Amino acid sequence: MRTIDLRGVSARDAAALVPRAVEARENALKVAGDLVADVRDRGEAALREHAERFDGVSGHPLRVPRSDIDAAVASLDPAVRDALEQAIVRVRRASAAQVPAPAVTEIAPGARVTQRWQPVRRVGVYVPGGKAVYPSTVVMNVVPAQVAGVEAVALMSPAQRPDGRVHPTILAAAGILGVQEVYAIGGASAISALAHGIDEIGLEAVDVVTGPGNNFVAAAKRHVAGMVGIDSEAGATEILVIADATADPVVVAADLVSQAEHDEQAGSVLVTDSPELARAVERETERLAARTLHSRRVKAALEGSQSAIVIVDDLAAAADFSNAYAPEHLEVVTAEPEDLLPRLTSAGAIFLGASTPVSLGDYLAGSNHVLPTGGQARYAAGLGAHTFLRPQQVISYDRAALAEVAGPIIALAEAEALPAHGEAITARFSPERLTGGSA
Ligand code: HSO
Ligand code: ZN
Repeated sequence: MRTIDLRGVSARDAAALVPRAVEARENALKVAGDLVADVRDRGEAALREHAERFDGVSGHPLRVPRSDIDAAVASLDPAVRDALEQAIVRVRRASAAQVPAPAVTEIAPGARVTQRWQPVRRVGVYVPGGKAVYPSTVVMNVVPAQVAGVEAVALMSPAQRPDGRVHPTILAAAGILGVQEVYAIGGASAISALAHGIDEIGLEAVDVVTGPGNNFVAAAKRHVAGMVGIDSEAGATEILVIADATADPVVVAADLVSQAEHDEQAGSVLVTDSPELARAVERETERLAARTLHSRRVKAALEGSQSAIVIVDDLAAAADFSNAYAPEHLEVVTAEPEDLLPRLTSAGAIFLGASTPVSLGDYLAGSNHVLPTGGQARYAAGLGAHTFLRPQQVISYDRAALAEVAGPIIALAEAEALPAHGEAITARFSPERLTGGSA
């Protein structure tokens, strides 16, 4: 990993110093646009053609039979089943805290504005099936939707060779969560199918599409974003660790390597005020990277421009750097991690202290692991029950409360040359004064 020494240097642009890997967005948008339109226009025939072309399978059932889901649950490794069940319970509890209670505001006597949180009716979850087969991602998408009160969840994942089945651990995770509507459809085509619905296979269009995927899946989500809700576009994963001299370099290195394992384009950044720790972590990451299972991928990620060890004057400068970088995951491994919290503004999720690694959050913390990447944490939130809820205002005034504001309403309506607006008020109090229009 390269080292950037910012000691004695005043505020610099963190995002530019450690630039994220750039992906081929333009091309993906064009290709995905064509696939999305083809599925919209030709339905099942297009889905079958795309499956043959991209997944190398044909003639398979697009809707996964219930018996396949049950069989996958039955043959799941008991330790994995137990782990998934524990994860579900914890994510369910933390997600429940994301559902706000309705808030009633008495604007004046007899005048009430209530804010309630209404779930969307139907959700589509996309789960990749290629390099990354993550049953944990099924949990992280489905549980918050269920907690929000969504009526129906449809899940899609690519058909696997040779028989066109969905990956069994994905099916098992769906089955454990009670999701019975599963389709063996992958990529940009799946996103289009969810957004438009496919009559021939009895697939009804959804209201919100969530879930990670490759560039083409992300591009397809952008294409359908006008007609359905989507979660934030997931890019390569990132970890930024703020650590001081008290941190264990082996632990810090292990955490940097853990996320680099996902992708050659993953970003691993250490920001520290201790040059000794910086050197020790560099040594340890090299040692770990050399012997880990996905060594090649990890080395590529750590050597990329998106990864670095950054030395700063103090922890306040470390916090400023992190805020500007806006990482997906931020770990604070310092003597007093709570002390830094008020200074930390932009991060997908914040992991405090040496016993709170990102891997914990990926699986069992109870928090959600679908988080904004690529600096989107400056303005976006991670996935949660709120992704599937809409705040909706319910307004209720009695006659006296309306009379109280009749004058100002009529004044504003006249100022906007919309007299019928004012007459909707007048009609309730002195209908004889209605002019019947502005003629
Ligand atoms: N760290 C990934 C999520 C994940 N890790 C799934 C393991 N499985 C993005 O937050
Ligand atoms: Zn991970």
